[in-house]
Amino acid sequence: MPLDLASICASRPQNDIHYFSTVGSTMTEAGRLAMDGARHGTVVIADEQTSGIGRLGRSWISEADAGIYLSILLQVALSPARLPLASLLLGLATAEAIEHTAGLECDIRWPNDILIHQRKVAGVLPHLVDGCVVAGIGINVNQTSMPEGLRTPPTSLRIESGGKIQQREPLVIKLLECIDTFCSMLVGNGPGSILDAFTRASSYVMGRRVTVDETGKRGTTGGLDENGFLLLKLDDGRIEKISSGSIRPDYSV
Ligand code: BT5
Repeated sequence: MPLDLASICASRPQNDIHYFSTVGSTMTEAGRLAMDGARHGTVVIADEQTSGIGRLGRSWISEADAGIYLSILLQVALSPARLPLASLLLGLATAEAIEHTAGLECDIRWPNDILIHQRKVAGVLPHLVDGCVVAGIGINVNQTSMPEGLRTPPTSLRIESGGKIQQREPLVIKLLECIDTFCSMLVGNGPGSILDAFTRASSYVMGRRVTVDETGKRGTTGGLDENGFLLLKLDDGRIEKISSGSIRPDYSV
């Protein structure tokens, strides 16, 4: 069933909401709106994406009517160097919205994976367009099966809870509320508040053995720097700052 847009708009009058039943990517549409100077909180949401995008040229599988595919414009004045903070903020908002509406505990893997039982249920993606953060969020909600061979085993809220999620709208509404909360935290209390919240919410930030996918380097995580980059204590004692890429648990020792 398509999203009930009227109920989302009624609960969220503060967001300008642009709805598509099918779209290439909500990121492209939201990027256009950012270029046109659309205001903070403008949302693009779709019931299906035919070319959903992930990081580093990857794609995001977006089955029709099964997930949440949303981009929102955040006018939060982050420089390119500080963009990882947006990823952390979005991860926090997504995990909290899922926990609140579906009652499922999430872990957040730096920089942008939301996991349930170590399977990826959602991903977030911040782009900077004309000084505006275009924030993408994809959540697997009612998928009953997912393709094999993805980078991290995928899952959906339905698979994890064992039952169909009857309405996606409450999750969309809670997600928008949580984005507001964490944006206010960033603007009002500064980046340190987001870094602290992320460190508390993620099992990956401190003292976790990980491998960096792109380089194969191994080490133990040692917290976040002031811009949200991950600090990795390599096995030779050096500290390396990971600015992009992906980590996964290292069970080799
Ligand atoms: C992400 O990238 O996780 C960011 C995903 C952001 C998607 C949203 S949907 C709304 C908005 N509009 C868009 O077009 N995009 C955003 P990354 O960390 O690069 O993960 C992508 C990788 O995850 C892929 O290469 C696959 O291996 C895997 N993957 C693809 N689709 C998936 C899905 N639905 N669930 C779990 N894993 C998936």
